[in-house]
Amino acid sequence: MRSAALSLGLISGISAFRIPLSQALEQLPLADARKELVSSSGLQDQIHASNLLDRAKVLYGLAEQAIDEYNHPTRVIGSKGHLATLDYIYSTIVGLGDYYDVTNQSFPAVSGNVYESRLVLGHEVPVSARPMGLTPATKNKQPVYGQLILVSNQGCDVADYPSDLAGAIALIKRGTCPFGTKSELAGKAGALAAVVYNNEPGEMSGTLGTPSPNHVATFGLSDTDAAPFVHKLKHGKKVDSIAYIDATVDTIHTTNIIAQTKGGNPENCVMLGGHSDSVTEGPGINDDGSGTLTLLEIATQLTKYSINNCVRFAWWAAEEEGLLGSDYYVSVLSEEENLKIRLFMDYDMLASPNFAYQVYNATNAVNPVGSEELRDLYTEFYVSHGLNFSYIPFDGRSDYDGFIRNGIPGGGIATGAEGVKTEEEQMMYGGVAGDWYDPCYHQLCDNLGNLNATAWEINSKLVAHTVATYALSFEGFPARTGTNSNAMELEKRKYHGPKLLM
Ligand code: DTR
Ligand code: ZN
Ligand code: ZN
Repeated sequence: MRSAALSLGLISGISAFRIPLSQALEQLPLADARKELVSSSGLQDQIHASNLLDRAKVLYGLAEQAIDEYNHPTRVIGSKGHLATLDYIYSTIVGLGDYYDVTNQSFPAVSGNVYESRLVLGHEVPVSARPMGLTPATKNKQPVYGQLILVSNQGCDVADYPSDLAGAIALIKRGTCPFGTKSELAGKAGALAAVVYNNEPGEMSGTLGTPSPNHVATFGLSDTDAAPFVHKLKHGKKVDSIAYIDATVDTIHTTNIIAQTKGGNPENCVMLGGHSDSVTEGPGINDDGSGTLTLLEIATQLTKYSINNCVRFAWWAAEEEGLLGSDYYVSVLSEEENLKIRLFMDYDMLASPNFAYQVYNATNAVNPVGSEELRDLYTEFYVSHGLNFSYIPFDGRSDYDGFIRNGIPGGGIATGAEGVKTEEEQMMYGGVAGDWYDPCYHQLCDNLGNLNATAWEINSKLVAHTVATYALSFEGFPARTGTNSNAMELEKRKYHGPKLLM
C-alpha cells in the first residue's frame, strides 16, 4: 500500500502544483506507476529478429573465449565460453532494474570427455563404434585384449552374464534396460569392456547416465556391424578383440540462473526455460543459444508491462550432459514450491536453418493435465498465422522431462535437430528434403551462419504469446493435480536428455 500511497501522494502532490496528471505520471519512474497490463500483441510487437541476431553475435563472441582451452569456440559447462554466457545472462537481467529477483543455483554436474577410442573385433574395425556418453576409460587408459563374449538375452539380469566373461569383452544386445545397467552388470561380471549393439536398424550413440563404480568402458554399435560377430559367437567361433577408450568423467560445479518477476501472483507462476550450455564440439548458437537469447529478449521486453501472474525464466546448465540442471532444480523443489508452477515451457532450438515448426505432442492422457492445453496454444498460434506445424514426440529429450516427471504440465516447441526433413515437410516449410533440420547439430558449425532468422522471429513471438497469455490469466487452464506422474509410461522412455539412455 505504501508504494501505491506514495505514488498517489506523488500524483496528488504534483497535481497540487496544477500540472496535468498525464505529465505527472510521465515524471514518475515506471517502477512506481502501474504499467500497462501485458498483452500478447503488445509483447509480440516488441520482438524483432534484428535484436535477436544482435544478441547472437554477442553470444558467439562469448563462445570464442573458450578457444585457448578447446582450440575452437564452445560453451560447454566448465569452459570460459559457458562462464561468460552465465555472466551475460545474469548481468542482462540485473541490468533491467528491480523487475526480477535473480538467483544463481549452483549444483554438481558430471561431465564426460572422450579423447581417443578404438574397437577391433576379430580383424574388423567397425565404423559404427561410438563410445557411450559418460563412459569410463579402459584400464590405465590403455587398450585391453580379450575374447568377445555374447551375453544372453538383453543383458539386464546378472544371470545373463556367463562366468567366462571375466577378462573378456562383453557383446550385449540393446533393449529392456538402460545402457548403464548393462555396463554395470558387465563390470560386475569382470568384463574389461562392453559393446552394446543396436536392436533397431542404424547406428546407436547413447549415454551410461549417472556414473557407477562398476561401469566399464562401453561402446555402442550398429545392428549391421554387430550381426556377423553375433552369428560367429552363436556358432561357437572365437573372436579376439581389442577395446581402447581414453576418457575422463569429472564432477564440476556449474550454475542454473533463475529470474522471477517481482510482480504477479507468486503462487501462480508460468515458467519457461532454455539451456545456457552447448556441447564441447561447438558454440551452440542454435542449440540452445536461440532459446537462451529468446528468453533474454522476452525478459527484457516484459519489463515494460505489469502482469497478473508471476513469470519465472530459467537458463539451465548441463542440459547436454543429460538434463542435469533442470533435474537438479526440480529435485530440490518442495511440494509447496512445485505446486506454484502452473506449467513449464521448454525452448530448445528455435532457429534451425532447415527448420520445421515442431510442437511437442503432449497429451493429458500421458502427461500432467494441462500439457495438452499448452500444446494446443502452440498449434493455434501457427494455424492462426497461416503456418504449418508438425507434432514431434514428447520423448524426454530436453529440459521439460524433469517437470513432467514431477506432476508439472509441460510442453514446448522446436525447429529440429538431426532428424531428416521429409518431402512433405519441404512442401510445408521450404528448405531441403533429405537434409537434417539442423545440419550443424552438435557440430562446430552451429555458429552465426546456422540460424534461420524468420523461423527464430516467429517462434520468439510465439514464446512471447505464451508468456503474455499466462502472465495475464490462467482462466480455463487446468489446476495442478499433484506432484506425481504416470510412472508406467515414463519407465518406457528411451531418452532423458539429448542422448539415448536405453
Ligand atoms: N536440443 C537437443 C535436444 C532435443 C530436444 N528436443 C529434441 C528433438 C529431437 C532431437 C533433439 C532434441 C539438444 O540439446 O541436444
Ligand atoms: Zn538443446
Ligand atoms: Zn544439444
